[in-house]
Amino acid sequence: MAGRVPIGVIGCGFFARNHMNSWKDLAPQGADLVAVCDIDPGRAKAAAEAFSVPHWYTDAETMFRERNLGLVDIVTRMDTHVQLAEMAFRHRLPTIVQKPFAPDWDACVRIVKGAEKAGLFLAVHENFRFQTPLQKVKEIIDSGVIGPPSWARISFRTGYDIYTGQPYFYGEERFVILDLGVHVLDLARYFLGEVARVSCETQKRNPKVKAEDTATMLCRHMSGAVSMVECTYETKKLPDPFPETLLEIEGPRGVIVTKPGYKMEVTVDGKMTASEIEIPMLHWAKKPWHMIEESVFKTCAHILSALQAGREADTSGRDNLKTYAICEAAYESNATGRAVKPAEA
Ligand code: NAD
Ligand code: 89Y
Repeated sequence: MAGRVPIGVIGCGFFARNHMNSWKDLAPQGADLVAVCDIDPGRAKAAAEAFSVPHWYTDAETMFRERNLGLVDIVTRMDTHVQLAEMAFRHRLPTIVQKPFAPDWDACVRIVKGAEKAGLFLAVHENFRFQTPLQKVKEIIDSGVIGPPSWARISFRTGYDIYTGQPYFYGEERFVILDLGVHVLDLARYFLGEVARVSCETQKRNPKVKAEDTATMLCRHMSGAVSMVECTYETKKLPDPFPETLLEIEGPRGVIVTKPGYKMEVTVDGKMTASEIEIPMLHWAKKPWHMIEESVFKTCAHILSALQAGREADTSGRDNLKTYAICEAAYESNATGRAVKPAEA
């Protein structure tokens, strides 16, 4: 599919403005944001006005019937993803679903199989891989200078107030592994390859939340590499590195380390080089979210170009199942006290 792509966004809440800004900025690449939808009419109308979108809806089915969309971008919370994705498939629409893919494994598999049965494009908006600092790390790994990675620590630890923007976190039945674990475990796969087994200990350290807000995971990768993968919203450290994922990746010839403030140190064959990573500041971005906001733009750009070229996105539904399977295995490990092999669909 080449040329212009008429896009409808479903969900006009906290995070959707990043998608809408991205689609507007991707107009030169063929994105036409033609409709937005939210069950809350005030939010749908406000989004249409703020982003000069010609049509707004409170019902996705009506939007699908009335607009000749070429892509639907689902930016609602996970509990609505099965219903909205299946509705999109019935209308034969290429579909993007925000992370986390769905509330559980069976629901994720159902969405992926639904898209495959219908022969439709399906991508998950997994944006951490597209963050500028992490893409630099990937480039260095792929250049081979440190050799094949054999050990890593991948760490997202913050005490930044995320609850004001995302108050639904208080009531989640499964919290940090589905919210942040999906990102950091996806990075573990991205940098070190597929995971053979995972062990996990969760903690609920904030008395106001219902489920786990801290997860400490240990992955054995198929390659033999080992990674420590951590995420928490309960680290009270200043300066708070939010929203940086900090890494140490070791190979036989050297180490890549990222440090707070978008700093990187790369040691190769006994020589260390330090650098600062410049994060582009998009015209609509605000610190400290600018790095995440830029990654949303890059994720949308990647998915759009994959659709236009008729190929799968790197973060296809099928690919994201592999990340989600590790999340499920982490929950099972925490419950059973054993290392767990991720499921295959
Ligand atoms: P939110 O609750 O602020 O917004 C969701 C919106 O969807 C609400 O306005 C709600 O009215 C609307 N909605 C619900 N059901 C609907 C339906 N059937 N049809 C149309 N609209 C419907 O949530 P949010 O914080 O914007 O999060 C949305 C998604 O984005 C979540 O899956 C979240 O995990 C994800 N997210 C991703 C990142 C990231 O970096 N990738 C960051 C934040 C949030
Ligand atoms: O929900 C989280 C995510 O996916 O990325 C950042 C976030 O919004 C808060 O940590």
